[in-house]
Amino acid sequence: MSNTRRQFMLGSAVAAASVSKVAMAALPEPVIQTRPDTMDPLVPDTGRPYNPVVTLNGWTLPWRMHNGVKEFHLVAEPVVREMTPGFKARLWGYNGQSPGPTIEVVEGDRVRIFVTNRLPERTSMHWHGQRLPNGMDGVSGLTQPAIEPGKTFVYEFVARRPGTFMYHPHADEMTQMAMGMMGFWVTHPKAKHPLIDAADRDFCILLNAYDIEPGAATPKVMTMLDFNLWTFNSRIFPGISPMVVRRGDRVRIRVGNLTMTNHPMHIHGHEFTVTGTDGGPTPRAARWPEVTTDIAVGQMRQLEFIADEEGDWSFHCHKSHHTMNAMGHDVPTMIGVDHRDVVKKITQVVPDYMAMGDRGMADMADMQMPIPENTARMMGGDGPFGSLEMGGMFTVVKVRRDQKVGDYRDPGWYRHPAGTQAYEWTGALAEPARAPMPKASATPSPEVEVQVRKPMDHSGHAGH
Ligand SMILES: [Cu+2]
Repeated sequence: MSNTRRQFMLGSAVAAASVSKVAMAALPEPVIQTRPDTMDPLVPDTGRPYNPVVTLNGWTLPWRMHNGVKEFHLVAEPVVREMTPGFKARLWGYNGQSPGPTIEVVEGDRVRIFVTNRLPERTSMHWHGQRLPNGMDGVSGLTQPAIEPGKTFVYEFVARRPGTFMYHPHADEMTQMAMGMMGFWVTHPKAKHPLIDAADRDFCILLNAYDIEPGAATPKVMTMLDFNLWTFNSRIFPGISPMVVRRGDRVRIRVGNLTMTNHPMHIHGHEFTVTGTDGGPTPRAARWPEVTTDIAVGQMRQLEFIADEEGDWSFHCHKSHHTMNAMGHDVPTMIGVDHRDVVKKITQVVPDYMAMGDRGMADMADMQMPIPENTARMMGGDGPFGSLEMGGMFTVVKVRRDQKVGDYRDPGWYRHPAGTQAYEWTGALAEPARAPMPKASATPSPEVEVQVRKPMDHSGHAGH
């Protein structure tokens, strides 16, 4: 996989050499990536060494050393992002993809980033969380004029503190971030740091959200809360790569939130500690173990754990509507309703009503109902034992004892040792203890119960 990137780099070098030394000194050729796979870590071959990160379904931007300065070239442009096989979105991003490539440097590095605008409107680049000269902060109108279409601006500063950062425009933010313009930035410590442990696997996940009607491809940029696609690095499950680790690895997951709501990120089978925030590494006395941590809008968190339990462990946002894919919002709740008597009445208020959902929504996962072209299944992921009934912000940490050091290839589904998996009980059943049931006359009839309302609120807010 990194071969692909080397070919890109090689191609760039050849292209640059064929122009002139002056041109080469001026601007690095942009590196473009459009494959949606998780790329291997970019092992640095210039500058100081470090253990590189892996961006799920993303990649790290190569740089050019120029008189001791790390030079990068970001190109803001319209892109097509495959969110999951069968569903492509028209977004805005950087260098062929949304989110843009991860920028990875070392504390103390002097960094020069060329930002070229190939969008139909002006933009800028804000380096979220960095210490830098005020004029490099990228707030158009405040610290610089906006970058007009066709223009290139240069940002230059020293990466002063180690940690997890993001980049995004500070110009028409509502539109440009709703369209997917954002990326990750990691600054590694220059020497052994008392508060930063060496991680064996270091993953980057940027949380983003989109509102794309089933059958459409372009996000609705005016949406404030009712997003219908909750994504890791602009991908939705089952299109999100697993985080593959070797048993015993110290695993770091860096999460940044550029959506419009908070996300309680949750892991199964392990406890993690938050070892770093937007402000840098967390003092050790301030860390505690937990299995869910809330990540507010604009925040970054570093979660760390020792992967000492083998298996396929879920890692997901715990807002249940955030582990689903796009659907219509006007689906009435039908649990407990006997459709045979009421379908006719419902059809009078919901003309395109289909008889489903009377036993819950899981039927949706298996449903063969025709969906518009270029639409992801609402709960679309399949596992070794059937549908996971999940989409959106969901992936799996695959912990394997025989995974090779540095090997990120998917080992397939976990094979549970005999006697360690839940199984069906077919013996005799005793009467279970239960709370007293209300009298039958107190139970409302289906006619009273049926109401058309909007229960599919993806915003995580009660009422708006
Ligand atoms: Cu969420």
